[in-house]
Amino acid sequence: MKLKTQKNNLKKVQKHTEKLLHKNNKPIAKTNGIFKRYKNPVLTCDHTPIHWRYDLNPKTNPFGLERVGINAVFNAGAIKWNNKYVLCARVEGNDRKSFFAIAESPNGIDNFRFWDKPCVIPQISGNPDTNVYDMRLTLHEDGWIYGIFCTERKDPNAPATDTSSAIANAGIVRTKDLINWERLPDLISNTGQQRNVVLHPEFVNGKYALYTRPQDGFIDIGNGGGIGFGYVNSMEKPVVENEIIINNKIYHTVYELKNGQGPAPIKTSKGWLHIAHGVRNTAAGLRYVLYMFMTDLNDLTKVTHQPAGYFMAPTYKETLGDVSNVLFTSGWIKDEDGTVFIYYASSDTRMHVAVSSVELLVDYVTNSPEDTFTSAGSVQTIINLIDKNKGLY
Ligand code: M1P
Repeated sequence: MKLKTQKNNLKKVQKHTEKLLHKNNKPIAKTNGIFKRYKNPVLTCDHTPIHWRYDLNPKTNPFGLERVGINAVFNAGAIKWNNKYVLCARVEGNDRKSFFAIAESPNGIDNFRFWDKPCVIPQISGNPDTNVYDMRLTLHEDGWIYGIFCTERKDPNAPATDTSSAIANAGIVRTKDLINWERLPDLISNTGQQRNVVLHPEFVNGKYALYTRPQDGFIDIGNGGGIGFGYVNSMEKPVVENEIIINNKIYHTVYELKNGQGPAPIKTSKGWLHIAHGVRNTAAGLRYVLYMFMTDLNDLTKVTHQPAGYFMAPTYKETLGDVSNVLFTSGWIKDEDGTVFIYYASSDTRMHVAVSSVELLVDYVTNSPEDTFTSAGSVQTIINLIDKNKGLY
C-alpha cells in the first residue's frame, strides 16, 4: 500500500470539510405538523476545523496524519447573537474529554461553522474540572449571558479500586461576548449531585431562579430526581434555596427513570414553554426522548399543561451512535417572528435542528391530551377523539 503524502491527505480532508460546511439543509417531507426535522445534522465531528486536528506543517507532519481526534459534537446550548444562530456545542475528543466550542450559522439550519478556537473555561483554584459538558446558555435580564454546565470530578470518597465513581455538579460561567468567560463558584445545593441545571431568564421576586435535577448518585438518581426549581440570591455565591420538584419522574411513562430540563423555557402569552428529556429503561438500555410542558406565567412551579408521552423520539438513524437511543436538547432559539429552532443531539454523537413556531408549540402543549397513566385511559382518549370526529371521516 502506498502511503498518502501529507499534501494529498490534508487536501482531501480540507475538501470534505469545506463541502460539509457549505451543504444546504432541507426539511424532510414527513411531519406531524408540529415540527419539521431537517435532513442533515447541523454539526458533527467532521465540522470541527482542520487546524484543531492536524499539524499543518509538512516538516513536523510529513504524512498529513490527524494528531487530535474529535469523537462527537452534541448537546449544544443555543442563543441568537449579533443576528447569528449560535451554538455552544459539547465537543468530545477521542480522549473522552468534552469541552465547549462556539459555532455560528446565518440561518439556523445549515452552514454552521466553528469559531477559530474552542472556549477557554477558567478553572476553580485547587478543584479543576475533570470533564465538562452540556452548557445551557441564558441571556438573563441582568445583562449577562450565563452558561451553566455539568462539571464532573472523581468522587474523592470512592475506594482506590473504584476508578469510575464521580461527582457531577453545576459549573457556572458568564460572558458578554461568548469569548471571555468569567468563572463563578460551582452551585451549592442540598443534594450531593446536580446535572441539567438551567438559569431562568428573568428575576423571580428579585432573585435568580434555577431549574435543577438533584440526584443521589452519578448515574442513578436514587431518591432524588425530577426537574427541580429553586432560588439563588447571588450568582457570585450561588446557593440554591427552597428547591422543590416541579416535574416528577413517574412510573410507566417516558420519564419513568429520570428527566431533565432542556434549555431555559420560552415565555408565551399562555405560559412558559418547556422542553425536557425523559428517560426510561429497556432491555436494550436507557432510552432518552424529548417531551414538553408549560408552567404558569405567575407561578413558575405550577405545571399547567403536559401532553402525554414524547414530543420527539429518535428516528431509526438517530438511534445509532456512541450512546444509542438518545435524543437530548439543551438549546433552542425563538426568532422575532415566532419561529422556534430546536437544536437536539442524537445518540451523544451529532447535532440536528427541528423547526417549529411558538404558535404551533403552544397549540401542541395546550391541546394535546394529557397522560392518563393506564392503557384503558389511552383507549378512552382515542375513543373521545373518534367521537369528536363523527361525521368528519
Ligand atoms: O448519555 C445520555 C445523556 O446522559 C446524561 O444525561 P442525564 O443526566 O439526564 O442522565 C448526560 O451525560 C448527557 O450529556 C447525555 O447526553
